[in-house]
Amino acid sequence: MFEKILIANRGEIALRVVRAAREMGIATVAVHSTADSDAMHVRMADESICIGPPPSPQSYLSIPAIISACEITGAQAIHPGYGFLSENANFVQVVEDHGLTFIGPTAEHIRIMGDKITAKDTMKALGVPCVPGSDGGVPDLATAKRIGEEIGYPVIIKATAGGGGKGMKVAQSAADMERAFQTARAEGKSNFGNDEVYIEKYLTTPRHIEIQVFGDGRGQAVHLGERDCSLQRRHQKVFEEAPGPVITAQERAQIGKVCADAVAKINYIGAGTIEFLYEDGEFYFIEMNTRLQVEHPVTEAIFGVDLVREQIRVAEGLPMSFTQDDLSINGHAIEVRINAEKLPNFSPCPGRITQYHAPGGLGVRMDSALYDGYSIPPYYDSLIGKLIVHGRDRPEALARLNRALGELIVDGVDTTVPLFHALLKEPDIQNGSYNIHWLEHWLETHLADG
Ligand code: MV4
Repeated sequence: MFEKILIANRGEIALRVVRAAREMGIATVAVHSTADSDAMHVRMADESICIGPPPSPQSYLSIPAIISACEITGAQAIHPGYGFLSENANFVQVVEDHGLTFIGPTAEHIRIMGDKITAKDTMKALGVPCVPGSDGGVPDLATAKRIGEEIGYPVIIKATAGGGGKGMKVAQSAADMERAFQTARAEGKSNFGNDEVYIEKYLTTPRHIEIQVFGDGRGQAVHLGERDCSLQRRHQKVFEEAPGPVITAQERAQIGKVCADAVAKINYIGAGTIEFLYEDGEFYFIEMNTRLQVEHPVTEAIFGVDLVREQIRVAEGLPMSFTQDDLSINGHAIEVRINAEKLPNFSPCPGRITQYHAPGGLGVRMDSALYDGYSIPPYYDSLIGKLIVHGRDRPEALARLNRALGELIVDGVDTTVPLFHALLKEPDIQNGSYNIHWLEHWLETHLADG
């Protein structure tokens, strides 16, 4: 059993891990930069240690600083949260080389899924449905054009090392291929130091549906249904829900089994998310995330499980505390991401919180590291809270979200809360009629300068 774990993260996700660990009787170590000395995660953990100056590369991303913090405090394992070092295979290797446990997947699985071509090859071989496209990397423009003719335009060219929408270009026709191919390559090279690209049929109006999976590392795995995360702006999710408003129980069981069987077969350990585009009743694999995701609470709400607790259990070599047969969906959950950003341009808005009041009541969860008088530092991302609501059905969850947003007070900085009040009035949101382009289109037509 772990007696003490270190949390290599900050903000709401660091608190999230402290809470799970404390319920398990495990002590926690917070790490922080000098900009975060007064942060809530430092206050809430059992002990804390400063690991460097404000810029992340010298603190939250500094592998030597984090390993040293473990050695000084006697922490036996590291929970990486999301972002920062959570999908860094080299970090996992270093953690293990120091006799520590990484609470997450193996370096090998992180490496496989971090290279999008290898991820797709692996998933395809495991029977997961993929977007039609090139078989692996595309070496030159002539090959790209031949594949374009074969699968038909539009196509999308993606950098194998890509992420966050970088290194991704759509070619509408053969005439457009040269530009798209060269730009995707150049972006792959400059952003990730890797110019390898692959090609897929471009799906024009899909939804983003992701399946939560969980493995014990010894060939057992389950799925916990899907989340619909189609409402995004510039590849940042803003509103997520579970179950997906248009996914049937039969579709869920079918794609869920395919995903659980796939990760069981590779002895995957811990939490993972298999991302799909969903169009005309078909699922097409695009990527796998080998971490706990920001939006995991909507899954926790409808399944009534603590995913962080399970991550810690399997990292200790214990079995998961449930099997597939124990899992069933109860109601509907929605999460909205509250960012310290000024509308209409979503410009970061750090500063001092003069008043904070979290909403409460039945079916309301507020994951946030805010407190009265806290100063949001300018160095990190702008997520300051996640409001998660749970209802017996989707209409109840929407009404509860509206009610909870009305109770929330965040004074002193601008936030994305007004966006959610406006979105809740939209018939398409009320009906669940949206795809990956809906939000960007709505912002263009409803927010000045958006
Ligand atoms: C696609 C696609 C259409 N067709 N692949 C965006 C980021 C990366 N995770 C994959 N992405 C896309 N891949 C094919 N074959 C459209 C997108 C996409 C998108 C996907 C999910 C959520 C929002 C998106 C916004 C723009 C484009």
